[in-house]
Amino acid sequence: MKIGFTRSDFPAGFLFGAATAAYQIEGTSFGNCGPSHWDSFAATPGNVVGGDDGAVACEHYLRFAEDLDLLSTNDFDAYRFSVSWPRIMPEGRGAVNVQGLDFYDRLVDAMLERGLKPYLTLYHWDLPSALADVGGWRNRDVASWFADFARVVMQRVGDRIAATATLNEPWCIAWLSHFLGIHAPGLRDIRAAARAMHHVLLAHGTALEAMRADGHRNLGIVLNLQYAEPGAVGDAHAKAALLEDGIFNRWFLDGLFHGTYPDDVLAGLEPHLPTGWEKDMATISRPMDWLGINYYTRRRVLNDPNALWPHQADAPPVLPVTDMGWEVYPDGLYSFLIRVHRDFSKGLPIFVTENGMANADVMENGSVWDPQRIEFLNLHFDAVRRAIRDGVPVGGYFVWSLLDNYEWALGYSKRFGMVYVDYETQKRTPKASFNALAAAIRRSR
Ligand code: IFM
Repeated sequence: MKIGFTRSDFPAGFLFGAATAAYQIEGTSFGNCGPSHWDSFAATPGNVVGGDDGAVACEHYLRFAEDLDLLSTNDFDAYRFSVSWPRIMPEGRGAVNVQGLDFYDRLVDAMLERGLKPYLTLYHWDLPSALADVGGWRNRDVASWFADFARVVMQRVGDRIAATATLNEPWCIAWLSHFLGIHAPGLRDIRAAARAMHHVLLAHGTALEAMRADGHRNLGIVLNLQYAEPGAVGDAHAKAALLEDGIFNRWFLDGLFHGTYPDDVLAGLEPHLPTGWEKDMATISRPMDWLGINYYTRRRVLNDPNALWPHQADAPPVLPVTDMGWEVYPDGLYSFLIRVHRDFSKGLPIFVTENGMANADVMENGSVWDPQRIEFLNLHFDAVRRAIRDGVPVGGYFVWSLLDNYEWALGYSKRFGMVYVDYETQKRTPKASFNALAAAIRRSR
């Protein structure tokens, strides 16, 4: 099975990349990294499959050169990575771990030496434990702590970064982690969730202002957008899907681009928001230079009148699903690209900063045959091509993920990589999908 396009089917300068995140690959046991709330969350029985944590992960801290070689020798253009806050500031504030900053300095230089454009994400979920102890994302002060951290990182590597995102997936940082309780800190509390929903955006805006004041450019954010579809016929289910779109998508899009929060979500969250939240909306909606969209699937939502607000239940999938149980729905990506460009970002460059699938990959005779992933990539790249044809300025696409890695509450049980990782030996083996994509994007030599 082949990838059904080549580099020349995309506009000149379109970036083909791959993405990872610090906690998921680096290994926190190396380089004096401080503790994060993911370490303690993972150490608590029942939170993470197998009790897995990020102590060793893919040993990327030691093996980054080999990992970057995989990309550069196969003509990828860009690499999206995140920095670990506790690796750089073990206490979250104040003292800097020089080894941590040195590591990212080497990592960025290693990308540039290989002709890879560095796409930096400042926060991809590993909040320092010391900050979690004082309320983490529930504490308004997180905005200034994060801005200080952003300045420290950018002062060291900002001169060599192609583009910087403040946060990865604020919905996950806030809702998944403080309302649904699935990610660290594992809270199920509407007041905590409402505050986190506001403070993530305030932290984004505060850091953006601080970085701009320091002269940094090409600043944005990465949102995960999920298509919401009524799971059954009827007005109540249609309304439930609309509300899900509000919580997952519009809260962040409206906040960032319109400086408002959607009324349907405020109906549930406003009583729990901090007093005076409206005054923060100007900071939250400061202009950005680009937007990252992570897209994976859709949710089929039902109204559940017996449940408390937001009165939701799930309808079973009807489309083929990935190993996460997520429906494969490429039209959702097309639809978001069109909608976000038309209603929100209005001409700003958009990057697909994550898209990919978990698959039950097995190594057989030294290779991994994953035609499901090749098909998935074909369908989603096609959605991007259609959106570009229809006028959306999509500048690039980063596959999630370069490597199999730590899939948060699911530990190492799910494989999202285009490259297989044997966690016993740390051997990397490019899967069929990686080889197929590399063949498709090969530059003529
Ligand atoms: O592994 C995650 C990543 O950290 C953020 N976006 C979704 C991926 C798959 O769940």
